[in-house]
Amino acid sequence: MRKVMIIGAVGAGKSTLVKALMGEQEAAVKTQSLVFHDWLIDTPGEYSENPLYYRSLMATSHQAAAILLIQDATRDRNYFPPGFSGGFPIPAIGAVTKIDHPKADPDRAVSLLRSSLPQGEILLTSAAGGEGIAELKELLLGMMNR
Ligand SMILES: Nc1nc2c(ncn2[C@@H]2O[C@H](COP(=O)(O)OP(=O)(O)OP(=O)(O)O)[C@@H](O)[C@H]2O)c(=O)[nH]1
Ligand SMILES: [Mg+2]
Repeated sequence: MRKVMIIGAVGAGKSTLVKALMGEQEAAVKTQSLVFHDWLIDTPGEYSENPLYYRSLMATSHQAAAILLIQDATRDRNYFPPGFSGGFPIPAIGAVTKIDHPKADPDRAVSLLRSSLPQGEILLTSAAGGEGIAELKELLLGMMNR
C-alpha cells in the first residue's frame, strides 16, 4: 500500500502530527531519517529546508500516494520554494500545525503555505488540542484509496 509522505520545516510539528493521526499519545523526538509508519512516511525537517535533500524527497514520493505539506502556525516564513508541490508526481494537500499556540496566526500560515501549494486543500490542525485531526485523517485515507 502506498503511504502519505509528510514534509515541512524542522520543528514544524510533523512527527507530533503523525502520532496524533495514528492515535498515539507520547511526545515526538527529533526525526533523524525517513521513518516508514503504517500508512505515513515521516521525514526530517532538514529534507524540506535544504535543497540537497529534494532528490531524496522526490525519490521517496514514488512510493507514496500523496504528499502532506506542513506549515507551523507560529512561524512567519515559508520554508518551501514557490510552487513546490507541483514538482511531485502525486497529489498534495496542506496542513497548518499548532493552531492552539498563543503565537499562532493561522491566516498567515495559510497564505505562506498557499504559495508552495497552488492547488489542494489546506486544513487547520492542532495535535495538542485535537482540532482538525479526524478531518485530516479522513481526507488522507481517501487520497490513498483512489
Ligand atoms: N502548541 C503546540 N505545540 C506543538 C504541536 N505539535 C507539535 N508541537 C511542538 O513542536 C515541537 C516540534 O515537534 P515535532 O513533531 O518534533 O516537529 P518535527 O516537524 O517532527 O521536527 P523534525 O523531526 O526536527 O523535522 C515540539 O516541541 C512539539 O511539542 C501542537 O499541536 N501544538
Ligand atoms: Mg520529526
